[in-house]
Amino acid sequence: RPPHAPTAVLIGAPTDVGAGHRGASMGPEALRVAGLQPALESHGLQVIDSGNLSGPNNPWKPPVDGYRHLPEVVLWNQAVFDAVYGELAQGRLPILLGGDHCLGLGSVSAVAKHCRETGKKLRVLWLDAHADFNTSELTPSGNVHGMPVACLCGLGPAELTGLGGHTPALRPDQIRQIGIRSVDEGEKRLVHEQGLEVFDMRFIDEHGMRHAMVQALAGLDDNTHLHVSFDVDFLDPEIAPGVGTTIPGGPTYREAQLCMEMIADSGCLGSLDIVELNPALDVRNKTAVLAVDLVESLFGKSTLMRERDRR
Ligand code: B3U
Ligand code: MN
Ligand code: MN
Repeated sequence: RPPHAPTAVLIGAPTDVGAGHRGASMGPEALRVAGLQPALESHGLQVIDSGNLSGPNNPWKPPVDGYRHLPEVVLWNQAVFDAVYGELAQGRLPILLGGDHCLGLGSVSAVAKHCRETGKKLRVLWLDAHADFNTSELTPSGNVHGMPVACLCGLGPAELTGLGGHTPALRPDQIRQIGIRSVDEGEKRLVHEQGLEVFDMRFIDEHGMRHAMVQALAGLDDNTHLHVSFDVDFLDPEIAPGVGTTIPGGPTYREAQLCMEMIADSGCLGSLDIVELNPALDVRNKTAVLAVDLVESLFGKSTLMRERDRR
């Protein structure tokens, strides 16, 4: 085991209250069945599975004032916030098993609070097909899983933007989005207005995943906490069908592996979300198995060469 490798803690948040399809609530168990814990342990990591958080059921109602299930979304995010913050305070590396991506709000708010208190710099990598930058006025669906990045930047209802006691939780310049290929019209304007740095599929096609990641990881130092929010719909649906909103034209297996390997090489990974996996839409759990494989790379599944020999 690397000398200072922190203990990782799996935190299950089995809910789909923020999504437009039912089923992401089964994500945590599918990742366990796919062998997430032994896979991480095989790379020398110590892993604790803290089980699942609890929260309200999905009432499956239409949106109210631009938000679907806002009270339920708030309760789940408070539970996630408390769990992630508590693990960080104990020096552990939290791995949130979603659940839909509205939970990224609780998770990243906790990381942001931890970083403010410990004087660490924070960089958030948002791996996703979507920008998740909608507001209640802009959203075409009312689903809060399309809004967490906007909420983290202070645009959203106070119950969500103030989760960590500091609004906004993040500045746009702390975020890098990778793999984006589906952004709603109004959302696009807001992304530009707020100056988010987006490495969309056009950029990756033209310049390659390597160049995108070099830029997304530029400026990290020993005092930087890197949070990865991995929406499984980041991946091309050909290899990852088990998500609610498949968008064609995503990263291939090799591109996704390189992305994860380059994050691992940074040595800065401090916390992770694995969200939007939907076993109800999967084929023999293969998307979960793929997600586990990629997360292994994220934690330094060893390739033949070491980074310092590669240069
Ligand atoms: N942008 C759309 C679709 C969407 C966002 N995130 C997911 N889907 N997974 C929306 O509803 O906000
Ligand atoms: Mn997302
Ligand atoms: Mn997405």
